[in-house]
Amino acid sequence: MTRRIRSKALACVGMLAAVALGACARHPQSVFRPAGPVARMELGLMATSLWIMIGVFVVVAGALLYVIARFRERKGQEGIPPQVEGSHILEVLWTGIPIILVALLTVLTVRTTFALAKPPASSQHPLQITVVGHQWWWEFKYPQYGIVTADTMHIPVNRKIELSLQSADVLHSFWIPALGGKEDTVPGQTNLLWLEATRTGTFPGQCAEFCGTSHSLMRMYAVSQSPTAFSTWVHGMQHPNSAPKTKLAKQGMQIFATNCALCHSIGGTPFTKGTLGPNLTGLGNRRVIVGGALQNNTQDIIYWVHDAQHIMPDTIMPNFSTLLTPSQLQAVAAYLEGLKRG
Ligand SMILES: [Cu+2]
Repeated sequence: MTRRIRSKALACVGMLAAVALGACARHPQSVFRPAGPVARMELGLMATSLWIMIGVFVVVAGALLYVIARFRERKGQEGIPPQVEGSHILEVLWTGIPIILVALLTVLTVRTTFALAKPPASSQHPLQITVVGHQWWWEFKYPQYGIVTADTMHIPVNRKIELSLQSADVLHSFWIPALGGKEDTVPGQTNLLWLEATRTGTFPGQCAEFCGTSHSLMRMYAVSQSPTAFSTWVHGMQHPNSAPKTKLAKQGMQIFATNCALCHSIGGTPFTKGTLGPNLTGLGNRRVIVGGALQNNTQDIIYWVHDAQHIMPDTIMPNFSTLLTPSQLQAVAAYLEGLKRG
């Protein structure tokens, strides 16, 4: 083996090892750790298809290698070897087996597709959530409870969730891998999807359809909670504690009223008209903001209000760097951080 071939072979082995080891990392946003029946059914279908294909590959590649070795040209051999064609048994086998396998895959796929398309029965008391994709954040409305929130979808564990998927602007795709596959949100149309989480936890997701400049920042989280914790969250969102508690926060509320209330609503306040931007009820209790692109802390809130276009290019949120002074930004952040659930 020449040195060049050896180094190429080493590079290939290195790359394969990197891919294999990369798969060992614990990524929470993965279809391989399903947390509910929809994701489990989809993973089951994928795994069955994959094992069938691995079987086909092993048989075909094995037969090929055997034939190459067994019938290779040997020393002293001359002329064309005897030509064999038209074996009935072989013809039937390599036509019949693929037909059976494709039929099996078709039956499994159609059965899973129908099972997933069937909405939960009303006797199962599904929780209804309207999901609206926006450039570049997710809005979650709970019509049964009169709640609107953004970025993080709270759901009770072991209860069917019926999602109505809509879009406020362009095509997006709703995807929380641990709970289920992708479903598009289409302007002017409502798509239905059901999910269920069978264990508590926080499951990350993201928009899976290219939707403009800041598509990659359009993330979301599903928080699966015990029924009691979910009821507490619902109650807290329905009766938020939105009154400013400090002088600085009061000042921030005034600034919010003149600069922000046209686009943002806050439960428990007179600010109820703004629907262009995320509803900010209970914002102080959220872990992430800005479509999951920023953490919820004073520094990031100020950074966002000051320079939104830098963080999320082309967002409809304007930069307030020239409109608000640093102390006014501090006041707005104090007001927003003080917005708590009840
Ligand atoms: Cu999107």
